Parts: sequence; structure tokens; C-alpha cells
Amino acid sequence: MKNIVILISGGGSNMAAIVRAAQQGQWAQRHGAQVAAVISNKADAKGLQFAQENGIATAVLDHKGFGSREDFDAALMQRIDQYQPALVVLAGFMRILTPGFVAHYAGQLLNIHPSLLPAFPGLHTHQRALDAGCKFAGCTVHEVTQELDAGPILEQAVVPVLPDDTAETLAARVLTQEHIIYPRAVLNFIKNKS
Ligand code: NHR
Ligand code: GAR
Repeated sequence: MKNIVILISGGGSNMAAIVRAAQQGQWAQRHGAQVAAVISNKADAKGLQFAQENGIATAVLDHKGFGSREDFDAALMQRIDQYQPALVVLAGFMRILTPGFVAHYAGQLLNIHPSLLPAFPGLHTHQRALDAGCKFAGCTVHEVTQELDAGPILEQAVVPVLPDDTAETLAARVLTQEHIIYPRAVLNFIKNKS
């Protein structure tokens, strides 16, 4: 079985979209793949409950309990490797990962970023797109490399920016597209791995 481990920090709606796609698309039976675990760096991440309700193993590893990013990432790797994952998926995971972590999962680490990369890497993407006067925005699934939000692009989706948009209304419109492209990118990745 190809195990998928998903890292979250919050709502977990992208994680839930992937879990639902795996259930509805019978990924286990048809592709030998399953979401094996969901790991959060925040104990109060809402997505943890969804994962538990769907019979998926969960773990919390609070980065605040570690002295350095390297120590946190080492502990995170140990947790993840319990599941011998074929793929590690960042889904609203909000901690920048160390070079050691990225190297450990080279070629098997994906992220979804809420902008049309290479525009607006980093944080606060929706407000930055509004401030720049963009007429379109969107989201990008990419492979994670050492350089933040700069790895090879696998999928993108575009949404219009509307005249009265706030960062919140734009984020919500982008998020609906994230839920479409991320499960598709994960499935394609799994299929190409076999
Ligand atoms: N790590 C590496 N090495 N490369 C990438 O491309 C990564 C990554 C870790 C996370 C997701 C990314 C996004 O999609 C991601 C891509 C967090 C931050 C950040 O500044 C930036 C980008 C992303 C995720 N985090 C702060 C930090 O100090 C904490 C912010 C917070 O806790 O709210 O780590 O946008
Ligand atoms: C999503 O929009 C995701 O693209 C973004 O956070 C949201 C998480 O939603 N990720 C980042 O900003 C990473 N820095 P979710 O927890 O409901 O999937």
C-alpha cells in the first residue's frame, strides 16, 4: 500500500478534500493508495477531528516544544516515517521546513499554495494580490524544494478577482479550486509512482 501522510496546521479542508477523493475514487482498491495519517503542528487544528472521524491515524507535534527548527523537523520526520510514506502532502501546513527535511523526502513532497506561483510566494497572498491590482488569482500545487514555494509546478487553477473582494472573499473563491486540483494532483502523482 502506498501511504500518504498529510501535514496540516488548521482547518484542514484540503486534507478533507483529499480524504474524500480517496474514499469516493476507491484509491485503496484501484491504486493501492491510502491516507495513512494526518499530523498537525497545532493541537487545536480543526482538521484533526475530521481525520479521526474518518478512521485515519492522527498526531500532534507542537513546534513550540522544540528548541530549533532542526529539532522539530527531526521529530516530525520520525513520526512521518512510522508510516513509510510514498508521498507527504502539505495542506495548509504553516511551518517552513529545513533543508534536511526537504532532502529526506525529495521527490515525494507536495504543497498547495494559494497564489498563481511564481507570483506571491510566502504569506498573505490574497491581500498582496488585491494590493497589486490583480484581475486574476488562483492556486498552485508544486513539489517542495529547498527554496520556498519555488519547486516544479504540477497543477494550477485560476479565479477572477471581483471588484468588491476582500482577502477573505478571494481566499474562499481560491479555496474551492484548491479542493479540485489538489486531490487530482495527488492521484496523478500516485499513479505515476507505480
Ligand atoms: N518548506 C520548504 N522548504 N519549501 C517550501 O516550498 C515550503 C516549505 C514549508 C511550507 C507552504 C508555504 C505556502 O504554501 C510551505 C512550503 C509557511 C510559511 C511561513 O512563513 C511560508 C510558506 C509556506 C508555509 N511560515 C512561518 C515560519 O516561520 C510561520 C507562519 C505561521 O505560523 O503562521 O515557518 O505558503
Ligand atoms: C489554503 O488556502 C492553503 O492553500 C493555504 O492555507 C489554506 C489552508 O486551508 N496554505 C498556506 O497559506 C500555506 N502557507 P485548509 O487548512 O482548510 O486546507
